[in-house]
Amino acid sequence: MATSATSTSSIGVQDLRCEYQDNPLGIDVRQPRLSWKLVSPAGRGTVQTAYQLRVNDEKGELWDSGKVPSGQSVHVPYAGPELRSAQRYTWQVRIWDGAHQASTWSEPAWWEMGLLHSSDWQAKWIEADWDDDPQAFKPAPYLRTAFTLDKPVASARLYVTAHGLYELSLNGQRVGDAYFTPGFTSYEHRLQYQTYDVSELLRSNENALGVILGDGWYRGSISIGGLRNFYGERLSLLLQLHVRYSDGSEQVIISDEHWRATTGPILKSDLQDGEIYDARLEMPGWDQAGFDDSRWQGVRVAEYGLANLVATVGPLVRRKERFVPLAILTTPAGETVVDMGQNLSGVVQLRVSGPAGTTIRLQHGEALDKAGNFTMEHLGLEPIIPAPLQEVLYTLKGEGEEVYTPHFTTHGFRYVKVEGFPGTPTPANFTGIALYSDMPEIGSFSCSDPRLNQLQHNILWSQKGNFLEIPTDCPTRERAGWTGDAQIFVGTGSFLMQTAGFFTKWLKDLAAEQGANGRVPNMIPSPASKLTVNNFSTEFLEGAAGWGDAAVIIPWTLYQMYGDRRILQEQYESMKAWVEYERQNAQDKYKPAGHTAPRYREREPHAHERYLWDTNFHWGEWLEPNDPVPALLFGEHTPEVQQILSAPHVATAYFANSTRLLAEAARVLGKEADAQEYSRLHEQIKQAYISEFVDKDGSITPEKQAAYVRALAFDLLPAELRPAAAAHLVKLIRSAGTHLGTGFLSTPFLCSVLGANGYLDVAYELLMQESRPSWLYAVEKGATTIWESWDGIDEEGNPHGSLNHYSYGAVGSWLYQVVAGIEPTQPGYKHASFQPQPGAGLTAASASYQSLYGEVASSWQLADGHFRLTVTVPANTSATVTILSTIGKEVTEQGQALEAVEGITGVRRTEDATLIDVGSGTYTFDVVTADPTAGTEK
Ligand code: RAM
Repeated sequence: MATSATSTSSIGVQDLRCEYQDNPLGIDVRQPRLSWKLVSPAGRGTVQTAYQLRVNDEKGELWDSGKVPSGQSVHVPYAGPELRSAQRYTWQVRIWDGAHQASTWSEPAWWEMGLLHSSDWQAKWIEADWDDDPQAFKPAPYLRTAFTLDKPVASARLYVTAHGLYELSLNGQRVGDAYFTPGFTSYEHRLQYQTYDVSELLRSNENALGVILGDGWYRGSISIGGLRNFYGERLSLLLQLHVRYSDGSEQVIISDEHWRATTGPILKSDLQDGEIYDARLEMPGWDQAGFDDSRWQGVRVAEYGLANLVATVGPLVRRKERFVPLAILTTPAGETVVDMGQNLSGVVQLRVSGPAGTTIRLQHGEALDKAGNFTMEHLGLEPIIPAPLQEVLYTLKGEGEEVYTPHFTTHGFRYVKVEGFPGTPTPANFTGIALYSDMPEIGSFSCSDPRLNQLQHNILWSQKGNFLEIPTDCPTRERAGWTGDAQIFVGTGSFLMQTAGFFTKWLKDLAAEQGANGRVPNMIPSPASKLTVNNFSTEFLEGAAGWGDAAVIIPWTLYQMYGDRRILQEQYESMKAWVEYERQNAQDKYKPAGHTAPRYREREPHAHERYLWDTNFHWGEWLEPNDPVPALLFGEHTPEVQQILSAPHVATAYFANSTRLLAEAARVLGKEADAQEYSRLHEQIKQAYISEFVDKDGSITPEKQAAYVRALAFDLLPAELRPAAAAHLVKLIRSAGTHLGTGFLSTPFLCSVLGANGYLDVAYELLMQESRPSWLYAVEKGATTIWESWDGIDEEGNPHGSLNHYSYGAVGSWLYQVVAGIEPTQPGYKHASFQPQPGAGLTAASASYQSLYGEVASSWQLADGHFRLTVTVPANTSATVTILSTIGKEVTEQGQALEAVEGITGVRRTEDATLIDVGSGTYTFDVVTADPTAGTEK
């Protein structure tokens, strides 16, 4: 090979990732993508000019890419021979730097394939051999089998899934550290299995496998109103253990008719309702060899097939932060209430001693009422959605200290009401454990104002509270994968955490549940087909604007954040189908009777109306301040309510926006014909929007903040009307006493639209506004998560609605992109923009983000008439640093003139800004501020 280098580069190659993961076990991606980071001791301007990959299987070298002249260091697809089930592949990479010097080979990393074909499965679906009442809550089945291994074991892999949830142990030890496995997917279409390396848990001779099954999403309560038995009525197990002996032979242990089944201490478990556990019914040794299971019952073999099995795509749920109670309160009503100090989704671990038969009752709520008493009332939407039970009952066995953590349930809570506790409870008796999908935290933000730091904390904790297998609206009332909420938050959430796997999985479910006409359900996975409210099937609510658009917005956002072109590729048909659904609805049946927009009623149909989406049910802007929520949801659809919901200006704007994004996606994927087609369509929708909703003076119907924000954010106005529209928006904000008036859909864009149109000061005033509706009102009221409505806790101190709903937390993106000033200008931060825009008296802000290339960071301080900005640009990327002239014009880097600085590749000075192009490295700029008093106390 002509690849050997004469001298070696000082650049190292590290952090090898396959499909975003560190050595993934059990994937089924046929061409896994490989990423690596360059580390350069020298510092600045590091680039890769070529790479070489080599992949080995157990027989030796399988694929050598040869030297590939390319700067690509993330998402390089494996392109060797076909990958085989259950095989481990080891890989290494080396790169050539800017001086065409080769690095040394990286340390080896690996990935291992799962079971790729149905024929790889020998296991049978099994379930306990008894019948039970599908309507009643039932004890959890315990299943076991014993087996003998008669030769020394080299390695072992266990493949497992279930209908319901499973908790698995081998020889008495828990297998893996994940919870709520096999995860939540659209089970009819896609059921994940997990792969575990259990080599270390096996013993010679006698072994035993034990499995507990929980109702989970499969047959437990899900979604609005706790729909049950949605996917089926019986819990089942599918398990296959491959044991490889040192002599090369193999033995396979499977779930089959020889297993035994019984029930034990878990008398009821339900994700929403909670768990009942009677420790007196424990069966010591039940999951170990030598246990006498002769009194257990048998199992049945069931025929569920294997067609829907898929390997695990997203991160699994793990136990994360632990909380020691802040206090144990006695409320005015005399209740004992544990305060965890943080609103979270998870469970309480109990540590208790007391007499056998004592039952402790725990109820989990998010708030105290204005009198300081425990309440859960606000967690429902009476009369339709009852508050979730969120109750745990534990009965002691009376043998010393007992430690109990619920198995198959999770609650949204900060406060825990405790009854029946033996003796006086102390904080040591209770540990709060957060449970969520285990995604790396990759983004951070902080600044000189502690209130904004608390807001940032609340945003992150609403993400943690709601990214549990699927992106949910809240961890209490509905726990549903509402598409609208997800698309609103995906940008912020994908900065804070590595969400690629999480959303890749969920988007596959979205596509699987999309109708043949492209309609996207409101919730994914969707219970809508069986959900009735007031005797109405909720199916008519499906395909709402701003909700179904998740099909387009989320893949596009992930592409921007992670440079993940494959997500675009895989979702493309789903994206396109959604836009076609919008197009159909817009053109088929325009001008429905009873429409309320006045101008609209008066006129004859015009050609542009075929581009107005003015049919179907919509949620409208959703939850603008003072909206009558229950009426919106279930009340009589009075003209007022109808007006809020029908919202053709919302639907048409989303139609335009998704069409534009689809055109851009088509361009990225090289689908030129589509790119042109959808660009044209976009222009037509935009013109229709202007004809219908925009006046010559730049005013928009309806005269609402949200309408202006959306039109500006989605670029729906003629350029010359933008300033006037922005001025209208500011007038509305001022006439509301400098308060926001937006709901779910346009709040994320409010500050950015203001800033981008010359009203940065107004954006900051809204951000810093303390009276409601505002972000800091919640902070002032002691919120630890983001609320569903602007008055989650009212002036009197009474809670309303869910207190853990991330949508309004989408302002996070603005904190990172504008306050700290980091933005990806090429997908995956291959090129970044640093353009901090200080305001509102902040004297410092910083943000950092772990991109696939490495850390992108920005940190600035204003002091003594100087603005100092430190930026970090990862190797193999570049950036543009923009210092606005409003900050200052005299810019140096560590005392040097910009032109003389190593790593700076270009400097441009305009009236408005100094623009500095840089290669990788860390730079510290000093700017003499335009305002000499900047950063000093005034
Ligand atoms: C609410 C959900 C969700 C929202 C829908 C329209 O009940 O909590 O946040 O997307 O309705």
